[in-house]
Amino acid sequence: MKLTGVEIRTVEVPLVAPFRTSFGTETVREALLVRVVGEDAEGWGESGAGTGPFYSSEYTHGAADVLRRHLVPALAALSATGELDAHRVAPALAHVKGHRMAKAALETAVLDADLRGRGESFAHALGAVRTTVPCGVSVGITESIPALLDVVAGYLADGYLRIKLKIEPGWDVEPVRAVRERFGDIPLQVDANTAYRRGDVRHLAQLDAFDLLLLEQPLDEEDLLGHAELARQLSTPICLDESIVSARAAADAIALGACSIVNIKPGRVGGYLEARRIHDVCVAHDVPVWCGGMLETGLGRAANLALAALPGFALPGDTSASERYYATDLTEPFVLQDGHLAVPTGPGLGVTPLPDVLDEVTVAREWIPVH
Ligand code: NPQ
Ligand code: MG
Repeated sequence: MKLTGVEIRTVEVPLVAPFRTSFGTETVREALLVRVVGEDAEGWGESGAGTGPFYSSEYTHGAADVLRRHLVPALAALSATGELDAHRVAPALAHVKGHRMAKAALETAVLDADLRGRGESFAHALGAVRTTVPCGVSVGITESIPALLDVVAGYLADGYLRIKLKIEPGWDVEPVRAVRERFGDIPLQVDANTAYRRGDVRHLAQLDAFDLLLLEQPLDEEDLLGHAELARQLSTPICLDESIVSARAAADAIALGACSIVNIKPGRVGGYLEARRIHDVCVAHDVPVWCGGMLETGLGRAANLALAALPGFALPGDTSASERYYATDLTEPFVLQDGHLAVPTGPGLGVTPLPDVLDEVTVAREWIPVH
């Protein structure tokens, strides 16, 4: 593929309700979209980065900056060799340390353009074995336990097959107990987004009473050893999210006993190709994986559904319907049917932004020509 240019676009999409986690409250999803334009096809990618560096070190303006200064020029050099395809993108960007969400957006856009040009879907290219995927939903921290029970009741009525509660110190054992008492034996898990310390082991062990599917990322991103020690002291399985930044990190975490389940988010790990390698490492170790989410618009959601259709995705993901987050999505909305979402089948992502919606939510746009 030969490139003619790359567009970097910032959008601000209102959320249907504020989403509160231990690292902050979001009311609008500020997201960075990348469109690569080739001679025969164009493709889209979405960066998982948020407004501020609070889930990870990346954030939208940082991602835009590294894209324009470093990543797009490196991609342009690759294009000039006439050798550009999606598998060559990560090696061509490897001299830039980190910035995995920015890299993921660019690689995804190239992969989308590649696949659209060939009429092949993301699902087929990644090795999907399912046409629909079972869906869970992530429930933010609410102002009270009655409010939480109302929100959870609504999602169960929608048909979600698994509930994930965001927790933090002061909002953990009691909300989990209340949800268990009210809704019984539903598939239930919790996510701490690194809000606890090694010394909280005895506190977290209280969660063992509630037969949770997993406890996600209780400790710091870099604290693999702490997670391994915690895993030995809890009966609740430990799942890692923030810590798993690559296939190597996944292999190391598994070898250390730091987790027995892995959350795969393509943005966090540098793209769908590395995400698939993590899937393969985990399958080889009999470690179940599931697909996380970062409040993606329909573009990122489409690609996540393709990934979640791989055979090792043994648990419902945070691959929720469009309406969980957005009254108006950037693409045709993904609608839950019997707790499942359909895996797109069209070329590439199988979806494109609706031009009117895209224009309405765009707050910045930059075209970088590639010669
Ligand atoms: C998680 N997602 O599993 C993340 C956290 C998260 C669905 O719980 C902007 C950028 C907003 C990144 C909100 C879910 C975000 C974000 C939540 C990540 O830990
Ligand atoms: Mg998480």
